[in-house]
Amino acid sequence: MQNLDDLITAAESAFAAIHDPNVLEQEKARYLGKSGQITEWLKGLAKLPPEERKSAGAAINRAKAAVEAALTARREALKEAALNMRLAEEALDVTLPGRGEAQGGLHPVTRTLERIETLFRSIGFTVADGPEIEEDFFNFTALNTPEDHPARSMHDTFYLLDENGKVAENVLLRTHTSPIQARYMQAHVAKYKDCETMPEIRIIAPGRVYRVDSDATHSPMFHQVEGLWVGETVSFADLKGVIADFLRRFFETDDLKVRFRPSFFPFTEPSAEIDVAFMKGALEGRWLEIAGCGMVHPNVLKHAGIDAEKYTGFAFGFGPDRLTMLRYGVNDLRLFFEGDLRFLRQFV
Ligand code: 2NM
Repeated sequence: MQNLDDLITAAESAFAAIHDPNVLEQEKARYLGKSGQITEWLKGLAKLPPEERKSAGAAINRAKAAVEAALTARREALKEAALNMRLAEEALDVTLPGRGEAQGGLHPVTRTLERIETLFRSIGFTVADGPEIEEDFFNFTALNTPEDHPARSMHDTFYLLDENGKVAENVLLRTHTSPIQARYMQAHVAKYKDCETMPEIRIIAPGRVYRVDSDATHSPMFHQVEGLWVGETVSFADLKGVIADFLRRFFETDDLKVRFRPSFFPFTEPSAEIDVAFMKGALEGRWLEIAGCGMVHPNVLKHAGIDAEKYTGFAFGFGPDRLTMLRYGVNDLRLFFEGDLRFLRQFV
């Protein structure tokens, strides 16, 4: 039965060389099909003498079983290989933690700005807006800032380059939000020019401003909220009341001292710095400079076309970045602008 052993060996090595299941099934027919080699052997039994048939038949059946076993083993091996390939291709680590849903939140300075806007809206102020790339006229001239004022120098203000790489004339990054008010006053006058009386102006102007300055307490970009109230009877007493009331509501405490200290700004006369002192907590008893203010300079009203004999106004300017530092106890201004989520997440 040497030939049957050869047949088994040949079938085994033929199956082993096949990697495609369809080809394997075709190869099966060569041994076990209607005219396959095993089938031919069985047909040959009839020609043998009767006494040899039994043992020969048993040997052929053993060979058939061996070929079938080799076929089944190869089928399983190919199936497993195909599965392993799919698993590798569709690699999916079900033990990884889920992505979850990210929790968004407002930037702490945005929260302060919204809080300031809400408080001023509640006493009849409107929120005004304007461009961050501003004209020299609205940023300086309309605000009574002389041509030779140091704030206008290249050293303190960001200017822009034109298409030829030269410093563009008449435009800059606004250094304060006052130009919003200068524009608003001008537009307000134009709007009511044919009316007998001009309604009061009550606005706040929040936004980004830019100065050439950078250290732990100064960022080249920072925020301001300025306010303006223009009318026929607006006085410094109104200014003090509005500011003191705002600060107590903002810091949610009546245990707050507010002090107006004489100062100078080109766009107001008289002018004052506003200091606060908390009567409780970590900063107890320390005077902190928190804003500037004053009565709008007659030249500023005149530049807007407002009759400075008939109307007066007060204006003020806060630094919401500093207000945020005080409210949340943050000691480095730069943390607000670095975008470090470990810092920002604390405010969500
Ligand atoms: C300040 C301090 C004092 C101010 C003046 C004006 C305007 F446009 F009405 F003239 N807006 N804001 C002003 C006055 C701003 O910030 C420290």
